[in-house]
Amino acid sequence: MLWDIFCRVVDNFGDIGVCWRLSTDLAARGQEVRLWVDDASALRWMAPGALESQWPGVRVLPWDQSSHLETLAAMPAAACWIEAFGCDIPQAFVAHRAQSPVPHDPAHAAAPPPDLQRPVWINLEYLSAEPYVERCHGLQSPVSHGPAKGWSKTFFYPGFTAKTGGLLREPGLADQLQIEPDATAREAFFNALGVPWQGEQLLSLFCYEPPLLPALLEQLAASPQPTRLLVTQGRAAQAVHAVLGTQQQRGSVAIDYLPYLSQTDFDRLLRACDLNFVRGEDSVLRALWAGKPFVWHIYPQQDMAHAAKLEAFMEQMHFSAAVRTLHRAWNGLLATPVPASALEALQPTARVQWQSDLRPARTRLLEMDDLSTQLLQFAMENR
Ligand code: TRH
Repeated sequence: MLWDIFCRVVDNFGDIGVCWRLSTDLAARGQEVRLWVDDASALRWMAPGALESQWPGVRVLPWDQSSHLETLAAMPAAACWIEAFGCDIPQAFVAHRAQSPVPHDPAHAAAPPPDLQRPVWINLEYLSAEPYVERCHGLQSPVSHGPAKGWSKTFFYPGFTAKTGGLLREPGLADQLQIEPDATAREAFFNALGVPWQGEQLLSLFCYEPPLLPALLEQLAASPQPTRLLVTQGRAAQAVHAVLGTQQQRGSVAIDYLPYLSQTDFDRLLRACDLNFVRGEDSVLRALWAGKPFVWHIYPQQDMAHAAKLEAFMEQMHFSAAVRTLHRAWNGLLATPVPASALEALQPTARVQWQSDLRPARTRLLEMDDLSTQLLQFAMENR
C-alpha cells in the first residue's frame, strides 16, 4: 500500500525522529511511504541519504508541496493517511482527494479498495503509559466539516499494553538484540567515532537541562571508578558546557562531545554504553530496547502533564523505589534540596540489579505486536 505520513516539527528531534522510524519501518515491510514534513533538516544527519531518496520505499517531500494541485495531480492516491501528533493535513490536500475521482493504481493494490475515494485516515498520537491510552486507542472521530465531511479519522495511540497501538520496533530488532556487543565491537564503534575508550565505564548523555546535572558530574568526578561520559550534540552538550566550561577531564570523569549521529549510530551508542541518559519519546524507547539501565528526561510540558506521564511509565516498567526517586530528581520533580541519596541508583553495583529488573517488562514488550504491525493490520481491514 501507499501511505502519506504528515509531520510537523514542533521542536527538538522527536517528531521527525519518530516519523522517520515509522516510515522506514513500513517500507521494510514492503509498503511505500511519502513523508511530508515542514522541516526535514535534521534528516541530513539522522538519516543520511533520506533527502536524496536513497532509502528504498520512502520519499521525503516538503510540506508545502502537499497543497500544490499540479503536484498532487501527478501522484497516485494513497491508501492510508497518517497525521502524526495531531498535525492537521492541509485542507488543499484533503480537498484534492475528496474532489477527484481516484483511479485504480495497479502498482499499489492487488484489487481496488471498496471505497476508492476515502483513505484510511489515522491520527497517530504521542506515546504514553497512562490509562487513558487504552480508552482512547481506536476511537473514531467523524470529520464534521470541510471537503471531507462525513469521512472519519481513527485515533491510534502507541502504548505499552495489548489494548494500545504498541511500540515502534522494526522487523528483526528482537533478533539483533540477542547479540550483545562485545569489547571488540564496542572498541571498533568508538574508534570510528574518535572516542578514545580504554575500558572505563561508559555513560551516554542525551537530555535537556536537568537540574541534577552538576551533582551527577560531581559524583562521577569524585568516584574511584573512571567514567567516560559521551555527550550528544545540542542541548545536552550546552548543558554540560554550562557546568564544566571547556574542561574535558574532571577527576575521574572524561568528557567526549559527540557529533550528531545517524539514528543507526545513535541506537548503537545506546547498546554500547553501560548506562544511558535519554530524553523525549523516541530515545526512551530505544534505550529500553538497548536493554541497559536508563534515565529518562521526559519532555517537559507547561501544565506539568509530564509528571503524571513519567509516573505512569515508571509504574509500567516496575521501576524500584530508588530508580523512581532518581527519575523524579533528574526531572526536577522533587522538592529541593534534593537528597544525595537520589543518585544512589547510579552506583555500578546497584545497576546490576536495575538491569535485571528491566528484563521482564522489556521481554513482554518485545513480544507484543509492534506499532507498524498494528497499523498495517488496521489499514488492511479498513481500506
Ligand atoms: O529530541 P527530543 O527531545 O524530541 C521531543 C520528544 O519527542 C517529545 O516527546 C516531543 O513532544 C518533542 O520532541 C516535540 O527526543 P526524542 O523523542 O528522543 O528524539 C530524538 C531523536 O533524535 C531520536 O530519533 C534519536 C535522534 N538522534 C539521533 O539520531 N542522533 C543523535 O546524535 C541524537 C542526539 C539524537
